[in-house]
Amino acid sequence: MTTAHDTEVQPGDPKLPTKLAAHPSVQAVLTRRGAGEVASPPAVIDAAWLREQCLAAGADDAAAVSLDHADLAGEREHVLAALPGTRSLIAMVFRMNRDNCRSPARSVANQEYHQTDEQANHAARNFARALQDAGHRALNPSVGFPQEMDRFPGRIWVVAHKTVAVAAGLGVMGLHRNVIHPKFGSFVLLATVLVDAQVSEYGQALDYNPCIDCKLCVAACPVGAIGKDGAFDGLACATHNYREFMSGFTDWVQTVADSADAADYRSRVTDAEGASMWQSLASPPGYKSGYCLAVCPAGEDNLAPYLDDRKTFMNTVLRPLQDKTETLYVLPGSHAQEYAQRRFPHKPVKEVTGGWRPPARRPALS
Ligand code: B12
Ligand code: SF4
Repeated sequence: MTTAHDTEVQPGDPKLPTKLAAHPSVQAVLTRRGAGEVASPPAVIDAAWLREQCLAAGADDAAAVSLDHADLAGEREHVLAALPGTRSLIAMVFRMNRDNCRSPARSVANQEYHQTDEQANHAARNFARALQDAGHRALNPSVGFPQEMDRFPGRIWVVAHKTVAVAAGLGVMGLHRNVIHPKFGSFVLLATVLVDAQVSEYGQALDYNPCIDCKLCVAACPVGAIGKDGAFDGLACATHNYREFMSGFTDWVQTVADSADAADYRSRVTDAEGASMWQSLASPPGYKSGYCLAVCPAGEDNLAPYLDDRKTFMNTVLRPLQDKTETLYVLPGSHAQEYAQRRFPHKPVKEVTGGWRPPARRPALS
């Protein structure tokens, strides 16, 4: 098995124009190469070395998958556009602290998401640096934001981390359409690193789904985005949860533009909403929900309290989120609006427009 460290040097000076060959940097490179100080990258990256690098960088789990994997057919053109010559993708998993995600105080949950996001970006970048230092081309698309907003409202993400993680065998998508890791459950964020080489061993898909089909995510979602049958209403989710991201923000700007004067604006936007929007612009933007993930008991590390006493689990994890009084954002006439008003009458429902366009006029997302 070849590693980054035991590859033989490939000698042979390139044919260079005289002026270029005389340049001090070029001479330094040729001298180092002649002295055997610059190793060629291994044709095949050792899977154990790779995993070790990922864990050292801060990942909690990692595995590689070939770009030729059948389940990555839809990602292929996007991956090759991001890094021409990509041969393998390395999926990385980062744990989040459970009770932070579960807190009805959104500032606590949002801090947890953003810190893990940042940690994952750092780790993926450091790992990509290790691959670069071993002589490879490697790239780490962002874990969350920034994304390619010039493509909005189309596919704004560079690579679909969930699709890659599942193909690499790090988990399976649960009813709530997030990847559930067999040990860490839903409390994980994902990163992907693209590299221009093959890996000696690729991850194998899990032969079971860690989702236990408890349907707590269905009960927790305030806008009915998750169907018991596995249907997912992405537009309902994005309209509420992303109220202070690119989609809700454009609607808020529209409200400002449409307001006749300050009094009119204040009749449309409460002080708390205005302050919350400021906070999302000043700090990383705040998710309004994520309850589907918060209540998920799946994963070996999380399951015991749910198995031991389901009633207490419901009362202490699900109910505080259901009981919370908070504004729900919905599109007028949507299923989400009817559902929110019927299931959560104590949560004020606010009609919003703008942001994501209705499905008929929206470009394909993947
Ligand atoms: C787009 C996106 C969203 C969209 C769509 C979610 C989705 N299911 O696709 C919205 C805004 C709804 C969203 C919300 C959240 N997201 Co998000 N999101 C992404 C993103 C950028 C791409 C997702 C993707 O690959 N979609 C395409 C395919 C693979 O997904 P799919 O489920 O098969 O396809 C569905 C969508 O297309 C959706 N859909 C249908 N109609 C519409 C309409 C609109 C407007 C949109 C946006 C989507 C959509 O329906 C399809 C079929 O079910 C990734 C980051 C990344 N670069 O990968 C994070 C990512 C998937 N999100 C993540 C998280 C954590 C969340 C939230 C919990 C955030 C929060 N704190 O509240 C919620 C959870 C909502 C949920 N139940 O899924 C994590 C998931 C981690 C995990 N364990 O799997 C990711 C991987 C980020 C990361 N790096 O860790 N997200
Ligand atoms: S993030 Fe919130 S709105 Fe979106 S599916 Fe989960 S619970 Fe529903």
